[in-house]
Amino acid sequence: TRSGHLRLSLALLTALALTGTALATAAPTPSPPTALAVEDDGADCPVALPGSTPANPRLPDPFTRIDGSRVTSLADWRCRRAEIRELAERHVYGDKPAKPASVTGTVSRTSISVTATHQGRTASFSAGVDAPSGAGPFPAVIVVGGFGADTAAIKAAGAAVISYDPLAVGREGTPRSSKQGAFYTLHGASSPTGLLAAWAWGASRIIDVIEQSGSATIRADGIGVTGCSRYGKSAFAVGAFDQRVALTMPIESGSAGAPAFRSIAGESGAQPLSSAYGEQPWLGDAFSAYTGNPNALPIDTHQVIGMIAPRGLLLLENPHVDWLAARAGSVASLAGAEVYKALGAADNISYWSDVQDGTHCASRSEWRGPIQDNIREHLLKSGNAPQVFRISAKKAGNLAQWRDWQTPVLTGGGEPTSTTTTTTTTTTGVTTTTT
Ligand code: MCU
Repeated sequence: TRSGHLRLSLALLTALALTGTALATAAPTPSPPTALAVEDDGADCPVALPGSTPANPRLPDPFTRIDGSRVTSLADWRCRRAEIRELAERHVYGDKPAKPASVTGTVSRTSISVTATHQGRTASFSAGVDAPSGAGPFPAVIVVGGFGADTAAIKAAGAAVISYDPLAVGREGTPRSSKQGAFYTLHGASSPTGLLAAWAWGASRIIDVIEQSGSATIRADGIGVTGCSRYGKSAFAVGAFDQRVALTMPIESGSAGAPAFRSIAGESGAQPLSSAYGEQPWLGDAFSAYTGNPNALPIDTHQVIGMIAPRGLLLLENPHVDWLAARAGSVASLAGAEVYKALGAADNISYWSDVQDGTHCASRSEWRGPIQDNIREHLLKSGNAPQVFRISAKKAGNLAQWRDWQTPVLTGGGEPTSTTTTTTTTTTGVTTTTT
């Protein structure tokens, strides 16, 4: 317990959390490194997808397997996650294929080139590099798209910026029947895979090249990703589909990003699912079956958050623009945080929508601290980012309305790590601590 803070009972804390007002939690113990050396560690798991699943108006239970049994141990999570990944590919994003037979390229202090070959077809793209001064190797944050990310804060924290223009990998403005860009050159213009999965595939190939190059500039074990708006949707998918990504920071991602599909459907002013599906081929073609009926989806985005767990995740949202679906974003984040809890990594997910400036993708001083704290913890592996949940009262979802499952205590985790939780309500200014 920290001095100067009130001690409150868990019941009162829960009540505070349920008010939906801003709250923040912090854990003082550094987490172990959570990124993996492989893109998909569940690739060998047997997954039998169901023919159909009953409609569910609530967020599906992340801990119940396709066969109806429940995850009980930490070791179970690896293959349960693989099920979620398969469901996300089949119903939401389309397939993100594994690394192709050949990926080559170079890494310099200014750029990364990638050439990928699959079944005789070859495509290339590149990304910019902007490293802090001094000697590397540096961790790096892949910044998807050219706006809305605080690149100065990233560099000042000690990480390089990799500028990734995903439009060379998957173009916008094409009909679904003739998609274009490096991904579709390899996998076919009529591939049902949407742009978000294609862009995620491209980011993974950049990481392949960094890994293979043994780069003196960039460390493959310190990779983060961020981006705003449609590129926030992209950052979310990049982090979900590559377990080598140690830190994911989607900004104002809106519909087809972090916000829960079921919750978007009832959120006034939020970008409708039909619009997110139709505006650009971001989502996979199969999502067309759900735009008017998200309750039929066997998963929701809280489980995509669960795919990122236990790795670093900082969700940044804007409650002032209704279109951005920040209430549904808070719902997904609160539910996704339950997966982090079950994995013993509650402090690795943070959420911040309590911002002043309503401008979409504005430069925000509020986020500089949390972004840098997370880079230090998850990419530089020095220091410990306090977990923060600051949900704007303007767009605060209520998790209790959205779930009918409880979070399991998973066995096999060893001694539970002692965690101190600090909860802050910005509306009252009261700071409380419980252990
Ligand atoms: C929030 O991301 C998108 C949004 O989904 C679109 O409807 C709108 O056109 O563009 C946003 C965006 O990418 O803004 C830069």
